Amino acid sequence: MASSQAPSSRSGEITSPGNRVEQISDSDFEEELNGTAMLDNAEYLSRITPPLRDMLETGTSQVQDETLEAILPFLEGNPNDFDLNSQGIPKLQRKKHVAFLERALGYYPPQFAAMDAARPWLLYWTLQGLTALGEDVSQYQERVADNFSAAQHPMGGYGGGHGQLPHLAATYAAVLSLVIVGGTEAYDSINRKSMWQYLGQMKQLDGGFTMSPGGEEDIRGAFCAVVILSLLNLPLDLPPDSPARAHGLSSFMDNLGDWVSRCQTFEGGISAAPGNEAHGAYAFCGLGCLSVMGPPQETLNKYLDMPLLIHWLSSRQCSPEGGYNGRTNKLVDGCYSHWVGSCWALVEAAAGKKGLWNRNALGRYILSAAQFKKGGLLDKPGKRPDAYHTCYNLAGLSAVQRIYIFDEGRQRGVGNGDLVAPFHWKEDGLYDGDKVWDNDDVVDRVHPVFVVPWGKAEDCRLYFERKECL
Ligand code: FPP
Ligand code: K
Ligand code: ZN
Repeated sequence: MASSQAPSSRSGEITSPGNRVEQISDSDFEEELNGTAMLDNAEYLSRITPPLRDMLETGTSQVQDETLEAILPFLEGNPNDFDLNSQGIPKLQRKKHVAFLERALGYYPPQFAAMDAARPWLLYWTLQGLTALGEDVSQYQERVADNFSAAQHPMGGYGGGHGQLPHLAATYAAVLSLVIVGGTEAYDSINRKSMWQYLGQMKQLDGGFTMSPGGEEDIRGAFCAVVILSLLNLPLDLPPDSPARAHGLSSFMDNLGDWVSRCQTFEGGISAAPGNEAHGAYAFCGLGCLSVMGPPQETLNKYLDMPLLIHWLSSRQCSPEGGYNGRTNKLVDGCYSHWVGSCWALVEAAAGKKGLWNRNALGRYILSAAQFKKGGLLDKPGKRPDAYHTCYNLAGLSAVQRIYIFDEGRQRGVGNGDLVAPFHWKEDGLYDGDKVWDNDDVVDRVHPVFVVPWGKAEDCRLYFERKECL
């Protein structure tokens, strides 16, 4: 079963899916995918009926065919010559990925200056990726606290570095990085009062948030804002000088659920802002935002058409690739292992159902096609690895391998105050069906809403619940 190069006699059927146009029902599809965990890659692929196709050839269909051609060798065989696990699937190349991320934390030559504004992100992706791989990052506490003290702006929030204007995305990445390393020095480096005032500048009358004062209003803003409000235990009252207050709002939560609701599109997915195209990255932001606002079974069901959302999310899983794309008629990409894959824990909590997605197919894509030979994870074979794709493939792998459930009980005394719903999650062990990974391939627990290591969000919140004032 564990063969490193097992050419499939039927692979021709898959590489030229255009030759086959046939109707398959949902139940056929499920039958085909069930019970395939114990098969090696080539055998698995030989069992999948290619997706339904029409005969129209377009740029989109061509690039899809080319993509499949580039990916299939990795699903059918083992071009990287990785060691295989007991299921004939490449093992998680833990050491190589750790080395890759440690290099990403290091020195950058001058031509990287253009990336300076993304420095908080680079730190976040790297630290989060390392912890998912089981590394202890407490050694970086001081360095991270120092770095972000310099990047904190007097008006509140963070920019890419000293003297840069703050931006809500950089601020989100900065706060998560500080939460990941943890410790008093990191927590105390955050000016919570100016942060609260800064967020007050983003709140809009229609309920949403901009990414910077006077900047674009989109669902990243809504998600980043509520994550920061919750982790830092900030007051939900709008600051006195918030422009939204002048227009009659009083709370950060005013009109927010309705605004997120308006981002759900006719397809069922969630877009950056009302009227735009649904995209997987924004789906996670929207579901994450609602899951901070309250228990998902309340907020998701109240503000979203759930059957339509589930249909759209399911449609993002590509066949036979197994990984996810971000939007209709686009290509599979390893980062959507998280942006779409991690939606499922939130959706299953809201729907009260399990098994809505194919964990093994995604796990197979990540391990077989998204690991770079020399370390780091990537979008798809042929691309270069980077910290972003490494972080989010690993977060997706955690969603695949572990069961995260919403628990009515509070966690470890956290939960006096507002926005406590995300502190009700519990890990209910590893997925225990047939699976394509071994225990050695399992990554650490990742918080399903905050996307930080287990326990770190709680430590931070608890620290700030004990503070008397801002
Ligand atoms: C399309 O890129 C990508 C987007 C429209 C969304 C990007 C947003 C994020 C990654 C999430 C940001 C989240 C936070 C919390 C700030 P593309 O057209 O290159 O990719 P595609 O073909 O896969 O759609
Ligand atoms: K992409
Ligand atoms: Zn990507």
